Amino acid sequence: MASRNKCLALGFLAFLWAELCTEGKEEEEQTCRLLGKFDLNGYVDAKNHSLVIGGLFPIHSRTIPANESILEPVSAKCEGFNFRGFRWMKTMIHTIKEINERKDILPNITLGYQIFDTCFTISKSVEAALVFLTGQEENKPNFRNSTGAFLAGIIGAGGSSLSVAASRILGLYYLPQVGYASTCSILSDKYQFPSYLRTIASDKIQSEAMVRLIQHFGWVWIGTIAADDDYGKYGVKLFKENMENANLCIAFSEIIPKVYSYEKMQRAVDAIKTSTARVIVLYASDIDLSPFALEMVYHNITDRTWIASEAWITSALIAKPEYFPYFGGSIGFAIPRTDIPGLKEFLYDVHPSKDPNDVLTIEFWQTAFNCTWPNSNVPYNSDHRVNMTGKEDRLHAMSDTFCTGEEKLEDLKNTYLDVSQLRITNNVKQAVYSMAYALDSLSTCEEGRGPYVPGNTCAYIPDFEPWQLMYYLKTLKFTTHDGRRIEIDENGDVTGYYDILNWQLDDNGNIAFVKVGEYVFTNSMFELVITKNTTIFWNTESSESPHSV
Ligand code: TCR
Repeated sequence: MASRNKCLALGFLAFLWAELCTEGKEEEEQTCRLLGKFDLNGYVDAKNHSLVIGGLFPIHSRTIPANESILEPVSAKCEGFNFRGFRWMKTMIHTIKEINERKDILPNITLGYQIFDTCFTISKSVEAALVFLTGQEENKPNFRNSTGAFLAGIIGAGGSSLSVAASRILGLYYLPQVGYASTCSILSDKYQFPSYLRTIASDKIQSEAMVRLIQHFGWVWIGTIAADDDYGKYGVKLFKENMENANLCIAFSEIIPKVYSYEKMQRAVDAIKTSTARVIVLYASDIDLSPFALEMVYHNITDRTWIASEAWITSALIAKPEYFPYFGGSIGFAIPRTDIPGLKEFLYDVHPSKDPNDVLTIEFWQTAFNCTWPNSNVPYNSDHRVNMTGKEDRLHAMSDTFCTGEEKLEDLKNTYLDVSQLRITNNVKQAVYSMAYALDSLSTCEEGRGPYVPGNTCAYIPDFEPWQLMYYLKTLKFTTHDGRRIEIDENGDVTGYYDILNWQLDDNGNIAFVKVGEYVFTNSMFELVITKNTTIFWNTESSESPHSV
């Protein structure tokens, strides 16, 4: 599968060069870049900037399966607009703007950006990594991206499997990559991923925390359900190892398929139905979890207590009131939330009329307000997913109502604008800051006192080598806007700390993420603290903690 994706990506790049980039002529080259930009759904602002930071975000949730009759490899189109990913991307842009306005970091340098949509797939991430390296125009790395500016490094990708794939390529050239959401433990292995760092803790910590939680409540038999990717599988692997060490038992281990498969889904459903284990660990990203959640509703599976991994515990995709009978009482781990000054205003400042070529904003608007933007051919909310009946779901190809442009963002209740749960969003901000602080240290180097041997030399912006920036990133320490310390260790990791949240229903019938405890690092060890006198909602007949013994 992976190698097929890679072939497609390479094929696609070849296609771009051959079809769109006619050699020589200035004007045509310009068109080539623009077409390249839109075909890849890239977001660029590199005007007058000598230094650019790359970004990879899941702005769509999946690629549309290729039509069988197509023989030539083409880059897949994407669907399923992801408001959360769009917010992460906007946060990267907001942070770059903030850094550019600051006088104390990189005072004489304006950073630009080039961002690609991964569509939450490995193939798109690999495609983007290759574009970053080759700059689309040459078949060897030159660290100048397609905008002609110098590429400092990359923020992303979101999911672990995507970061792993991108990192295997970027790592060959030691191009710095700072992840904001990929938590898979293998990414700590610097032998395999020499240029990967992250502003989120490895799942090694969360998998331990889950076992501590299970011990706290005295449960013994636990089922596990994992997404079919590096996040789910490695997360559960570490969890099982910790369970074994604690002499606790695994009742079943099943997978949620990435592409809908009746048989595979049924296996998981049957395992849950037939097992006596009432507590189930669910390690998956929210996008992967959605179809599984529907299955739980369809089969009316209630009376289970789900231990949530951080990727879905606060997700608006899953935390819907209609899922409460099935997932209410879920208990799990979340990165502590924070506020980001100025972000709300920046997020509100989005309107399709500002740039008719900004296809993502048009799609955002159409999807958010359920309308079609006049004179645009941006597809509206299409869904080619095979649904539970095994048929392709082609509903809602186009909305009949036109958007007027007068639609009000304030009226929306949508994850994009919800700034009450900034967790991964803050990691995006810190990832951009990591890059900026490293660049700042590089730029303030004094010749003769520099880090590179021989001669204690320095490197200079923009003409430095990627490994020279890696030097600064590897030992980076800084304090964030909300007063937290970020210290990147020798594995490129940061320390984890989690809030323990429990799903309860609030007075308005919405799901509230109630903090019931913490998993924190104090006195050189982790401690699980369940707040005294706190009320935990249990989704059991007795409303008491479930028996899973
Ligand atoms: N690590 C997951 C991806 C992920 C995520 C999230 C996606 C995490 N947290 C929150 C969406 C929202 C944690 C991975 O694949 O490594």
